[in-house]
Amino acid sequence: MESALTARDRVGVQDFVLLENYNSEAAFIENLRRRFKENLIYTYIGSVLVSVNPYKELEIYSKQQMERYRGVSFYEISPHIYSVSDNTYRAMKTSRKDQCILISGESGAGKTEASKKILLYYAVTCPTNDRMAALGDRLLQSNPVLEAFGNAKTLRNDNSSRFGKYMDVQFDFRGVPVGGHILNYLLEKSRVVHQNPGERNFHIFYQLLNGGDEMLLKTLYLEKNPHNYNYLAKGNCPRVSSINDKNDWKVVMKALSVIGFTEEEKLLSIISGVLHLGNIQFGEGEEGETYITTETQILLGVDGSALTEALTHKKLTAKGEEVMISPLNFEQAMSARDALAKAVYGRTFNWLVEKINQSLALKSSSVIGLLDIYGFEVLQHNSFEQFCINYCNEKLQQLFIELTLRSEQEEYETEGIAWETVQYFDNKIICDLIEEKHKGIISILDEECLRPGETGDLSFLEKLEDTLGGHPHFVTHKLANGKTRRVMSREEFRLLHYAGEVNYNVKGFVDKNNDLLNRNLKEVMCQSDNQILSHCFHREEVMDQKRPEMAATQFKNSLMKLMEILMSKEPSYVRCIKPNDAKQPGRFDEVLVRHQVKYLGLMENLRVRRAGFAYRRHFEAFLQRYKPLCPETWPNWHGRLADGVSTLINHLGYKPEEYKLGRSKIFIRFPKTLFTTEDALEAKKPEIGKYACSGSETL
Ligand code: AOV
Ligand code: MG
Repeated sequence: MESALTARDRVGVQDFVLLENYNSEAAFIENLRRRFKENLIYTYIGSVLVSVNPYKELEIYSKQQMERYRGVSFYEISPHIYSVSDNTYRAMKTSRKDQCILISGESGAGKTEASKKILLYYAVTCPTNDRMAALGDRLLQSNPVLEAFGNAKTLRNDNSSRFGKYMDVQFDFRGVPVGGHILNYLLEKSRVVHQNPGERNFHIFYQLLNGGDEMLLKTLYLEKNPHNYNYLAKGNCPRVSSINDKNDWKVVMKALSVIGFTEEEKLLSIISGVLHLGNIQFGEGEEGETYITTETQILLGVDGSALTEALTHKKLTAKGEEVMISPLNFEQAMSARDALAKAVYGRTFNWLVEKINQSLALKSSSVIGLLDIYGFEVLQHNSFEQFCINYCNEKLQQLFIELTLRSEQEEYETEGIAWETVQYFDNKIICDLIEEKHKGIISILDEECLRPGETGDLSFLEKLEDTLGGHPHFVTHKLANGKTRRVMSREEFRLLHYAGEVNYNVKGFVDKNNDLLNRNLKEVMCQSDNQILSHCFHREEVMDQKRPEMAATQFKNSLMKLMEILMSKEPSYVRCIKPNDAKQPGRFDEVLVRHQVKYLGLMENLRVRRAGFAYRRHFEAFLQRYKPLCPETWPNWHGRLADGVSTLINHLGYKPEEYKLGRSKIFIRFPKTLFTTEDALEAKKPEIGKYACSGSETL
C-alpha cells in the first residue's frame, strides 16, 4: 500500500492550510507546481478555490464528475469548481440567503471558462420542472452570443472578455432554476474601429464573413475577405489557430434561435453596416472642407445623403437654438465616422443584453450571482480602456480583502477564539486615488472634459500632476525626476496598482471620456428603418440639452452599484492563475506564478485562514469521521457533541497546545496532528470496513 505521506509528496496538499510551513511562499508555489504537473489544477485555501489554467482539455468536467460532487461537502472530495458550485447551491437552499461567486485573476487566467463550468453544472444537476426545462438552455446559450459580440482575440487571450458581466441565476424554493438576469459593464468600444497588431475586432465580424452563406453575404454587400475592411485590417490577424469562426458562427446562430430571437436579419445588417462605415473614405477640398469619395449605399437603414451630410458637417447649437452648420475637416470627419461606428456597436450590444434578459424572465426567489469581468491587464501601450479595466480589478480586490478578513474575524469571534492580526496590503488607497470625489483621477478627467485646457490630454496630465503629486501610488515623468526604473514618456502617468505598475498614455483619455456623438448623427440614426437602431437612438436624447454623465463616471457608478449587490450576498471565491504567457499546456513559469500569488494576496489569505490553526471542523463532522478511533465513541456517541469530541481527542492523545475547542467547531493547530489521525484511520480501515469511512477525506 502506498503510504499517505508519499501520495502527499507527489501531489501536494489539496488545501494550503495543511502546508507544514504556511508562511513560506516557496512551499506554496511548490505545492501549486506539483499539483499542476499532475493535472490537479484546483487547490483550496480553506473555502477559496485557487485554479491554475491548464491550457488543455482535462477529463474532469464530465456528467459523471458532476454527479460525484452533488451534495458532497468541500472536505470530503478533491477540490473542483463543481464543489464550489455545489456548496454554493446548497448554502443558498438551506440558508435561503443569496450567494455570489466571484471569479478573479488576470487576463487569460481562466475566469470565463470557470464561470461557464459553474453555469453548466447548474444546468445539468439542478432539478427542473417541465415548464422551465428550456430555461437552462437559454441561460447557457446566452454565453456564445455575448462572447461573439463582446469577446475578441487579444495578445493575452484568444477569447478575451472585452466587457464585464454579472449574471444572476434565479432559483425557486425547490432549487429549480427559474430565471436569470445579466448586467453588463463598459464594453471596450474602441476595438470596433482600431486593433493593436496581433489583435482582432470582436469575434462576430469574422464569424459572419467566414460562416455566412453566399446569399446572406450578398444581401449585406459583403465580401469574404476580412482584409477588405478597414475595421478588420488594423491588427493584421484575421485568423487565429485556436478559433474556428465558421463553426462558431453556426453555434451563435443556433444560440440566437434557442433564446428566441427574431431579429437576426436586423442585427446582421448592423454588423455589416459597421464594416461599410469603416470603408467610407474622405477627401479634402480646396478650402479644407471634407467630402466622401466612396459610395454610401443605404447604410444602417438611413438615407445615404442625410448620412453623408451628417458625417461631414456639424450642427452647432447655442442655448437650445440652432445657430449654424459648420463643415468638418478631414480629421474631424474621420473621428465622427468612428464615433458613429462605436456608438452603433456599443448600443447594439446593450440592446442584445436587454433582449437576452427579456428571454430569461425574472421570477426571483433566491439567486446565485456569477461575476466574470475582464482581468487585470498590462499592455505595451495602455490607454483609457486599460485604466477602467484595472480600476475594476482594484475594486474587486478591495471587496475580497474586506470580506475575507471580516468573515474570518467574525468566525473567530463567534467561536470565542483569540484572533491574531495579519498584516494585509490594503489597496483602498489606490481605489481612492482613482475614484475620490474632487481629487481622484476620474474627477480630474471629468473636470478636464467640462473645462478643457489648451492642450487637451496633456493639460489633463498637468492637472493630475498638480493635484496628485506626492501620492505614493502616482508617478509621472516630471514627478519622478528621472528616478524611475523604466523611462516614462512625457505623455504618461504611472499607477502602482495592487497587481503591479502600469503606465497609461493620456492620449485619447479626454475624447474617450467625453464619448460624444455629433448631434446631427444622432438625429439621422433616430430615423433609421432598422428597428434595433431606432430603439437604440431616442428622439428625447437629441432634444435633451443636459450633458450625460461621462464614460469613466458612469463606469464608476455602475461599479459602486455592483459592489452593493455583491456585498448583500454570501460570497465564494475562485482565484484564477495564469501559468505562462505563451498560452501553452504543461508550462509552469514560476516567476509569473509567484507574482500573481503575491498580488492576489494568497499568502495573506492563507495566514488569515490559519491564524494559528490549520484545520477546523464542526464537532459533528469531526466526530462522524474519526469516531472509529476510540472505543467510547464507536460506533455511536450519545452524549453532547462537544463531550464526544473531547473524549475522542483525549483518547488520541492530543496535547493542549495542538487544538482548541470553540463553541461548535474544533480548531487544530498543526497539520501533522491531523495527518497522524488520518493515517490512524487509514490503518483501521480494513478492520472497520467501508461504513466508517464514507466520504474519504483526501488530504
Ligand atoms: P479569462 O476570462 O480569465 O481572461 P479565459 O477563461 O478566457 O480567461 O481562459 C483563456 C483560455 O484558457 C481559454 O480560452 C481556454 O483555452 C484556456 N482555459 C482556461 N481555463 C481552462 C480549463 N479549466 N480547462 C481548459 N482550458 C482552459 V480575460 O476575459 O482576457 O480577463 O479579459
Ligand atoms: Mg474572460
